[in-house]
Amino acid sequence: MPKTHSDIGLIGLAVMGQNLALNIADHGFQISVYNRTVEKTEKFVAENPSTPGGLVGAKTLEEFVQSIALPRKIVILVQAGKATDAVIDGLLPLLAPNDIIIDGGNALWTDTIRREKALKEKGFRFIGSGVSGGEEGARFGPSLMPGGDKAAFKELEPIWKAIAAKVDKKTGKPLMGAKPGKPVKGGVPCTVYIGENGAGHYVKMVHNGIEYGDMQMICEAYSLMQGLLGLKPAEMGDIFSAWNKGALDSFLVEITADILKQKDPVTKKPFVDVVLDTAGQKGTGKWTSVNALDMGVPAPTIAESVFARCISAIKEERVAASKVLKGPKIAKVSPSKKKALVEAIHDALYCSKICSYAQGFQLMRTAQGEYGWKLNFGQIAQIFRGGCIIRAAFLQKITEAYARNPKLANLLLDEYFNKTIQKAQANWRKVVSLAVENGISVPTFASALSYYDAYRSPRLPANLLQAQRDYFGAHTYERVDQPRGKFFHIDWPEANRPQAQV
Ligand code: NBP
Repeated sequence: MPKTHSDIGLIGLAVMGQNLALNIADHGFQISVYNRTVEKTEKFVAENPSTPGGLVGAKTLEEFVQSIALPRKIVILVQAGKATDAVIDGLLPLLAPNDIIIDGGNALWTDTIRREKALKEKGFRFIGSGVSGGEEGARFGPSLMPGGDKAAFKELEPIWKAIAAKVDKKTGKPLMGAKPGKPVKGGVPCTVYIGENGAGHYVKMVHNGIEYGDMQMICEAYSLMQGLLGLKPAEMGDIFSAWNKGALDSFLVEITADILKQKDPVTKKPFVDVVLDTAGQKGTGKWTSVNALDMGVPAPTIAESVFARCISAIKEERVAASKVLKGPKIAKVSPSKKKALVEAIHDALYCSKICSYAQGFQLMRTAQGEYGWKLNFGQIAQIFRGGCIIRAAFLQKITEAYARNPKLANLLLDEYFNKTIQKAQANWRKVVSLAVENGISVPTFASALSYYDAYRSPRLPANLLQAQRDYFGAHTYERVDQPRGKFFHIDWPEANRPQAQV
């Protein structure tokens, strides 16, 4: 027997909206759904007549709003930006005070801050919730990163906890095996209140930046195995499968193994060989890198992964340049050294990954000061363990690192990560050197290593740089023999100065 009013409503029935609505209904919540194009709503409801909670299709926004129990909880899953604003504007005249709007799209966190403030002034409550895990995650358990009105989240929490991915309490491993109508039982839900206003969307953005890094690093490992060892995709698929049983156990390594073993249905060639080498992007990696630059936080590995997509996109230019610009001839590594080199590439990937995550967590650490949030990094690593694209055994190590020291200045300083890099760095350096010697581009492996070396340097060549700034721009400098914060300037001899450019 349907309830007179639904527990929750959802607007936007594209991939994410449909799957999240079914996930909510699977957990026994009655959900009203609305889409701009009515036919999509009708088709969706007709195709899913008997979910445990029940779907209620609405043809108009008015009908939709009236069908939801007060105070209303309304999830929006439409394109980030103008479409989200348009949907909110359409909803406002129909809502009652205290109703809760939940934006589950990939909104820019500053838009979420703006929306939360504007809605609060009008008497409504707003939650910006990161939703990670793509289509599959939305359907069977995403990682959910809610930020905004804390009291409002308390009201949403039972639904968010029910639909989130679950991980094993002891091992932190994702609990898989959900089927339509039969969600997994038990486990720790991958959702937690992140912080005020835009904190949830900010953390989701950094998650995506880290995801860009992970994907590019895996591609560099593939490129090295192909270039230096001449391995075939299926052979590399087996290597990734083996890696997925160890420290690199993760969703992205798992799917990489599957992809490398996949044949093209048309030509029967390895599938990766028929895919054009140009990668697209939707912007969250770029946002992460721009924000790192804005805040002055070093996140070079994440930024390099965005630039790697940019350079991949100029395919025609690269093909033309390849005919003009020469590099070294690749010296194939002898088969007897194959095992050792594969192991070295594994280590390079793992060490680079540690640096990339260290950068992502540094970003969140700085952002909390910038925006007045109080982030719990251990909990954030915990909710990344299941449901989302970067889910990995490795995240358990980050959770443990923050449990050991919640105020950890940088993940690299944690004893586990420190020891791991100590053990693996010779291999990491060997791989980056081999890549450079052989002219194979490894932007994230190399930038991560450079980050590691810079972060552990008590003295960098910035002394010379600051002297240059003082020379041409009187920008002043601090001295090694004086306290920090005292600035000096040398009156550079006029004769030494270059002539001013006109
Ligand atoms: P889209 O981002 O493609 O959104 C399109 C949906 O929004 C359509 O159903 C469209 O209706 C509806 N819509 C409504 Br209702 N009002 C609209 C308006 N005023 N302007 C434009 N569209 C409007 O859907 P998606 O790929 O499911 O993603 C939803 C959100 O989730 C996005 O913010 C996305 O960034 C985020 N996200 C996506 C993924 C993923 O893997 N796809 C993962 C994580 C987060 P129509 O049928 O009338 O066009």
